[in-house]
Amino acid sequence: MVERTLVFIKPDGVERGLVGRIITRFEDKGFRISALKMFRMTRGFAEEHYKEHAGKPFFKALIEFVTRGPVVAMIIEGESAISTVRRMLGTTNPLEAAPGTIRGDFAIQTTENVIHASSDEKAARSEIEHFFTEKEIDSGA
Ligand code: FUP
Repeated sequence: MVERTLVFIKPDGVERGLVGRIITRFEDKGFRISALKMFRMTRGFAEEHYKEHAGKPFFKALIEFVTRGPVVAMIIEGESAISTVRRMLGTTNPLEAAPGTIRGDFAIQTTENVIHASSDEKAARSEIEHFFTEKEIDSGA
């Protein structure tokens, strides 16, 4: 099934100049980018995105980190995009992420782990709506 998923390259990935190489991986795989933008999240925007983690010990540091500079957000579209893009990212802890995955190749710590992607269909739907308006999404037609 053709799916859409929400991805953003986190401030560490942007600062380190990894944007081009990461986007290339998704394009090389055969996925289509149907929306793309760079912006700096406000605290409120970030807290809404990570609301399921509110109250956890790492929450404050996570919000500080993700708002410290711009992110590059995109919608990636294609066959089984949600689970496939997650596999391309590797595990949340980059030390356990397999070589060949984005986190496996580019990160060593869990908070600054370069990239986010929606975890499932429900998250993809609500995250796409949170990050992009209808007008910002290319229908492909
Ligand atoms: P993921 O879906 O892989 O992004 O991981 P989670 O939703 O479990 O976590 C969201 C973000 O919280 C991670 F990308 C990094 C951060 N995090 C920490 O900083 N410390 C932790 O112990 C767990 C997650």
